[in-house]
Formats: sequence, C-alpha cells, structure tokens
Amino acid sequence: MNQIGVIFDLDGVITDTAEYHYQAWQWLADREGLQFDREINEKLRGVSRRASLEIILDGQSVDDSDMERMMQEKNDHYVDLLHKINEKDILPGVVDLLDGIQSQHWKIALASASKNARFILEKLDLLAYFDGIGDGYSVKRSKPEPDVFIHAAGQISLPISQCVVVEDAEAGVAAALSGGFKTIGIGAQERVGRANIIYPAPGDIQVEAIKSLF
Ligand code: B16
Ligand code: MG
Repeated sequence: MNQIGVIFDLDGVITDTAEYHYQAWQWLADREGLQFDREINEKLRGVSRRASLEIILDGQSVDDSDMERMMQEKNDHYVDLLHKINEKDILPGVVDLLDGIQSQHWKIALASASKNARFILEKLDLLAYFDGIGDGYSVKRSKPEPDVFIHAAGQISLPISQCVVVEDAEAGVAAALSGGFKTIGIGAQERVGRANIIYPAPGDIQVEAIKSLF
C-alpha cells in the first residue's frame, strides 16, 4: 500500500474549542447588543472568524474598522480562555489514534480554519505529532473551499488521492469532498452525512477502517 496521509480538522476533532468560541462570541454579542445563542453558535462550526461575525451580524451593516475591532476583541477574549487548556482537553482516544497512525508510518497533518491552531496544539502538547500544518493563515479562501486541505496535503508531500480528511463540520466535509479527498465525518448525520464513513467521536476511528478507504 502507498503512503497514507491523515489530515485532521482541529475544533471538534482533536479538541472541543467550540465551547470557548461560544463563550467569547457571547461576551462580544452582549457588549455590542447583538442577538446570539448556542443555536447560532452551531452555525459557526468550522467557519472562519470573519464569516462567523457576518453570521452573527445577520445582515446588519457595519463598517470595516468596526468589523476588525469586534474580531480582535472576540479573539483576545478567546485567547484568554485558551490559556487554561492542556492535555486533558484532548478528545478521548485521539492520542491512541495518532499513535496508531504513526505506527503505520503514515503522515499526519492539520487543516484548521483557526489562526490559533498552532497555539492550541502547543497547549495540548500535540505539535510533535504533526508533519504539516494548514491553519487560518495558510490560505485565502476558507472552508467550504478545499484550499486548506490541499495546502495540508502539500505540506506532507502526498497527492490528494492518498489523503483522508477527518472533519466534524458540514462546511469542512463539503470542502474535503470538493477537493477530492476521502472523508471521515465525526458527529451528527445531518452535519457530516456526506462523508465516506461517519463515527460518533474521533476516538472511534480505527486504523483498519482508514486502510479500507484506499
Ligand atoms: P479563529 P476548525 C474553526 O476551527 C472553528 O470551528 C470556528 O468556530 C472558528 O471560527 C474558526 O476555526 C476560526 O478560528 O478565530 O481561532 O481563527 O474546526 O477549522 O479547526
Ligand atoms: Mg471543526
């Protein structure tokens, strides 16, 4: 079998930063008098920071300097919250899965919409597992465009046909499929139903199941 590359999304696959994104957006929305709740937060899964704010603004027009200020304030608050995360915040079974992939001598990459992805991997003490990283700084077009996954495949020097993407977001699954990647979906059918295989949680992924995709 040829070399395989496993490309992981971050939020919702390696760790659950969605809760901290929620808290930071709620803090901003309360300050700005914007309508926000957990239901709206679900729509932000895998979506870039700017696109997230546009969803929250719900058509309300805001000049660009205010957009920039709000994104900065939300991120400052989010990064403050991130300082308390550590290895205990890695989702169950993920370290065993990474060890299993490494023992096959396959490549591991990250493809996240987040500009904080490296910092989060450092806090989780997982950086050393990753042979390549695509993050919110790597590409211009974010998910559902496939660019960050294509960038990640390039980082591990593998063709798309030899890579599988692990994603928990509808926009992420759509991005991976449109790029021609095999795709493992994590979570609810209504979100990731288009993926080649679906698991309830990342710790349920078996190395043998990855092999069976190729
Ligand atoms: P940041 P992923 C995504 O991470 C989050 O799911 C999404 O809620 C967030 O808006 C996006 O990162 C950008 O994050 O504000 O830190 O740059 O799922 O692509 O790993
Ligand atoms: Mg995600």
